[in-house]
Amino acid sequence: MRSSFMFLLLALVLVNTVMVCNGKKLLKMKYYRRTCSSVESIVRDITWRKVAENASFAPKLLRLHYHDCFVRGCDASILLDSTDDQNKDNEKAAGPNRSLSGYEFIDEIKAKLEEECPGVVSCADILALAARDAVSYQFQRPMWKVFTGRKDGRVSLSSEASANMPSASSNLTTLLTKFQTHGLDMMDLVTLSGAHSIGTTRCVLLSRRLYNFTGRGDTDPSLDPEYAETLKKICPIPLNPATRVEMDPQSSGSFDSHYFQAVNQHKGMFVSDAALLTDQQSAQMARVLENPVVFIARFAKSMKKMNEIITLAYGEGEVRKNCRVVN
Ligand code: HEM
Ligand SMILES: *[C@@H]1O[C@H](CO)[C@@H](O)[C@H](O)[C@H]1NC(C)=O
Ligand SMILES: *[C@@H]1O[C@H](CO)[C@@H](O)[C@H](O)[C@H]1NC(C)=O
Ligand SMILES: *[C@@H]1O[C@H](CO)[C@@H](O)[C@H](O)[C@H]1NC(C)=O
Ligand SMILES: CC(=O)N[C@H]1CO[C@H](CO)[C@@H](O)[C@@H]1O
Repeated sequence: MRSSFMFLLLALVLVNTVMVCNGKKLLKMKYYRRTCSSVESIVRDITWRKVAENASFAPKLLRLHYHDCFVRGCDASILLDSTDDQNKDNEKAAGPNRSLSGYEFIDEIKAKLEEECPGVVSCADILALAARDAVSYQFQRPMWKVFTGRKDGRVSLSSEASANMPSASSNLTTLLTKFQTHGLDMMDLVTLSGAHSIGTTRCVLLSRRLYNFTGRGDTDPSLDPEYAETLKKICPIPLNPATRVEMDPQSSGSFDSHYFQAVNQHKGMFVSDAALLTDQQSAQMARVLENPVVFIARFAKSMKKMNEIITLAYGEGEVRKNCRVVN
């Protein structure tokens, strides 16, 4: 009984490993060279134009890509709308996705690519490229490598999003466990948290830390007291749901290592940001990543790992015609 159980477990682990390898092995540089050679420039041109119009597209797309990759791998499952029969209770409907956006923008790129080379480029690849290009606009050069050849999944479940996405109140153990599920290590966790160098959040997500941390009307003692007062002025009670707060104080429009200076000065936005200082190893990494050159190089490495989280096996998945619905 016991040995057959062990055998089954081993078999499952092996099958799983082979699946991951197979799906991942498909990815390569310029996968569409023969089938849609202009895909990279089309995505870049549209994305750069969009980010030039409104810089808030960059953090939106980066976050959308991260949420996609953390649930069923980077398979564009996050883009599926719920329909009556399929994917009714989907990732979009999950709590952690409540403030995700940028879907129309992916539709716009997809429409252009369907004109150029119909049925060829997956929505998962579009999202991976667009997220990279959005962040890269500031630098006018690609900031990390994106291999292509991802396929789009057919399944999207809110339960999986809730289970997989760490929350703003997660401690370091939980964060690391969730990252490790996807083959990402402590260095990747600390580095990728640097994505919070750009973008904004909402006061509701801070109210506990600011006003009622342990339920006694207190403020999170790990937050710099002066900065806590500044945040209380931006987010007075009653909370205004429309107020946005910079994630990286005074630098949230620029992708840079300033996030780590903020974290190290106890000005990390969420408990999950502050958590990076609760462990010796991660705290040491956060200090090293204050260096702009180190941060940019490390971020490129960890992003490539993240955008290659693939769970679909060889031959599984499809290239969606419309990123919001399965074919
Ligand atoms: C370490 C675990 C993480 C947690 C707990 C976390 C949590 C959050 C939360 C709660 C928000 C605010 C959302 C809102 O205001 O509604 C946010 C924003 C953001 N996150 Fe994360 N995140 C994590 C990791 C990442 C990673 C790995 C990336 C990308 C590589 C990322 C990119 C972003 C960006 C760019 C924003 C700003 C979005 C905007 O301005 O529209 N996050 N994150
Ligand atoms: C950019 O987009 C955001 C969110 O859609 C909007 O609130 C903001 O006003 C826009 N900014 C500009 C400069 O158009
Ligand atoms: C971290 O959070 C998890 C889940 O909330 C909890 O079970 C665990 O005890 C916490 N770990 C530490 C070290 O606080
Ligand atoms: C603070 O938290 C406690 C315990 O969770 C709750 O009973 C109380 O209503 C909260 N106070 C405010 C002002 O939200
Ligand atoms: C963009 C999106 O689909 N957001 C959904 C997030 O979840 C809430 C409910 O929890 C939905 O009402 C939103 O439409």
